[in-house]
Amino acid sequence: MLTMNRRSLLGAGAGAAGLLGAAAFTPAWARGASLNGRHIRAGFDEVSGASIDLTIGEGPRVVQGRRGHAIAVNGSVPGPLVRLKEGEAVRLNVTNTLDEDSSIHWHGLLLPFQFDGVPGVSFPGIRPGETFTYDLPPIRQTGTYWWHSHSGLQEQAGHYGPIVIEPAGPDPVQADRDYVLLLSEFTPMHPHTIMDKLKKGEGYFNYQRTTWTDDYPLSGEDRRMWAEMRMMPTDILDVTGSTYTYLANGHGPMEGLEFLFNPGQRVRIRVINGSAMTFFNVRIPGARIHIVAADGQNVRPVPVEEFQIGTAETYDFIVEPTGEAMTIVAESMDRSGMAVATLASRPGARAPVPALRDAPLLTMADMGMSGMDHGASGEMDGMNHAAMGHGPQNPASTQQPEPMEAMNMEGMNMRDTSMLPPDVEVGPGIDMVAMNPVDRTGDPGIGLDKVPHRVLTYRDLVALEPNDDLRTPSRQMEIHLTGNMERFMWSFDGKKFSSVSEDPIRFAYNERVRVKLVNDTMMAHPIHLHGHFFELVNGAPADRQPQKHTVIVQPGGSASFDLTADESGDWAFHCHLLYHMHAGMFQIVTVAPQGDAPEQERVGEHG
Ligand SMILES: [Cu+2]
Repeated sequence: MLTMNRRSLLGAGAGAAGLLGAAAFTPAWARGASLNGRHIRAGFDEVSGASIDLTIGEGPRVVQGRRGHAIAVNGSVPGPLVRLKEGEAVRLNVTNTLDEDSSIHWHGLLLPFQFDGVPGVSFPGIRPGETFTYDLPPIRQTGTYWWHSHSGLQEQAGHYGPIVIEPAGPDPVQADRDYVLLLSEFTPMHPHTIMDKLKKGEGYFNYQRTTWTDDYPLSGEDRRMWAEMRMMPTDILDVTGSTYTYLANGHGPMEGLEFLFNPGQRVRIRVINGSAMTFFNVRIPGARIHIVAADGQNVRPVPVEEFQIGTAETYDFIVEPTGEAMTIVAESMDRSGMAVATLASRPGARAPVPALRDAPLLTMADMGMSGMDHGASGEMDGMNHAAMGHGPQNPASTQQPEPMEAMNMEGMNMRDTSMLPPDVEVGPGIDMVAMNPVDRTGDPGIGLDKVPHRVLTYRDLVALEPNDDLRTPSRQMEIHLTGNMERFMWSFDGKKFSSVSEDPIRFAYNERVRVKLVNDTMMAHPIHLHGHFFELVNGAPADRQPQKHTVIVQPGGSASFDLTADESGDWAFHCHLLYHMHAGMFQIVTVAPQGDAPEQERVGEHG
């Protein structure tokens, strides 16, 4: 069994060389058949055509010597790559051989709500032994997406896979090679056990507790201050590498996933974060990469050397690898482990794998105290509390790179619920209120503000093609992301979702709304709206705001998007961290069916 410690080094060529090159052809066994106790295979086949059969099964699984029980689709984890084509209809026949209900949600796809695949919201779910047919009309989009179970915690157990939609015409992104890199996690622990442990003790999986180590740049006073707040500056991810093995297309870091290239070739990598709970920092040491798509939508190419990908997001990038091999590193945001793949000029070629970097610490900005910083002095002592929460915010300074310095907490009330709008339910579900939440779309993400190279931020994203709805939003809506970390309670506006007490978020058909998400917690949340794309308000011109289906809202900060509610029906809206969703950070969005509201003309819409 392999555990990767901080600063541990995976040597070049460690493990079996070239176990399963993604370029190599693997036989398509078990397609449409149940597993019958056979071992689940790592890596995926591809399915395409007008009618596609998928079978949900279960069986034993081994990753780097760790054994577990897993759910697989068509016999593998991840399940097969579903390759679709723009303009073509498809029938997806999904058979459930589990002894419990299951489902498939097509993440990022525009489709009739009854085929969105969320039990209790848009369909009843798929009973044991039954087949549900998702009858999708001609596909209206292109790009990189994924699919996963929306039943219970099945996604954690392996029930997910990639989707690629080919454009009907020429692809504006030209590449010689085209690969999918699906990032996820493996744990032998049952997902319900993880949920129980999270409920029992906050920080259960945090083996980087400051109280356990001595090498964090924190004074005794810092530590006391964090303890008084009952928070930990290392509380970056709820579940960590102490439990998870991070996977690249189902392969552990020692299992040698490789993507072949010939020198001089442009390689497209479609990165999908199909994990349950992990944000990854992706980089290729020694290479500059060009981000060409976000959440399936083409963007103007952005040259970067690293980017953070939240759970459920997708990014496509182009790289021209040099030398014999280059390593693709996907380090978990808390740096407790990594997924690894190799760009190899010949099978088995390897480049060095860098050590895990030092674990990051949360900052003032992550506590919702942006703009309360103290300039370059690094001194928090004697700060002027009267100045807090006032004065103009410079968006460029929303990053607070210094770790939380010792400070006098007197006069600061991080639980001042009077700052919340009246529709937020105040109760035990809220243990923090961001005192001064500012727009943090200019932040590269936790731990990446000090790296010595260029990192992507949301503000770099500019849509490649102009958007078609340029109306000014007629309404603004504010939604607070709320939680009580200690009790692992998560909610929107302080209201934990339960199907019996549903009070959906309502939009009129074709309404244009600006939605501001305010994060009153110290964790980053990837918020996903089903069935739609929204335009991120990131400073790009209105017609070039990037379209996304998932937005990370940084801790203690905010993010806004403009939404045209033009897909009728009931849609899920939730945090894509699986256990946050399960704990209640979930809501239903209802778009009134077409005809209920007068249609307004859409600027620039043709046909
Ligand atoms: Cu969350």
